[in-house]
Amino acid sequence: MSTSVQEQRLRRRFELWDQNGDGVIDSSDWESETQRILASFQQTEGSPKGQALTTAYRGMWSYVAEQAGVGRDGSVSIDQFKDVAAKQMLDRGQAGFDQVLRPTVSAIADLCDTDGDGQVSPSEFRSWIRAIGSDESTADAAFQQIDTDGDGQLSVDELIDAVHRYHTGELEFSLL
Ligand SMILES: [Ca+2]
Ligand SMILES: [Ca+2]
Ligand SMILES: [Ca+2]
Repeated sequence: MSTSVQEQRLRRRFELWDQNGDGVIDSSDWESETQRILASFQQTEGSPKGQALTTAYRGMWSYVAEQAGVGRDGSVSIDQFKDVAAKQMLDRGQAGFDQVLRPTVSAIADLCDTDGDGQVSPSEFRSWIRAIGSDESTADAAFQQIDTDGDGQLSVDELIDAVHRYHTGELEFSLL
């Protein structure tokens, strides 16, 4: 897949995480993103699912900051972010980013999973689409493409794979 698609998507990812729009991402942007997602699920930071999401997002930030060499109180520019992504995130052979991606995807899946069966159903998936501020009309098409085993439910593995596929340009839907 062309590097321009990857680059475009990384830039979009960066802009979404740069919640206050100052051109760098730092821990305050990640706190805002966490709050925004929790609010859309009407959960508080103190609830078990809220704590899981907060911990997962902090873990992702620590990882990105460490890889960029700035530390968790520092800030990351778009160039540093692209550099980290190129080196660490996009290569499926790298277990590093999966280690921090999994708790995040798993925490959002838990927020969606209102019937508690450990999977995300089509109707539960709509709340994910809403939480990330995407167009709900894309939910059904996205669901079918993410549900690679075709069992009508999304597993955490399928969701993680979808995040990879988005960033390599194989999938049109962004989940984070
Ligand atoms: Ca910022
Ligand atoms: Ca479920
Ligand atoms: Ca499935």
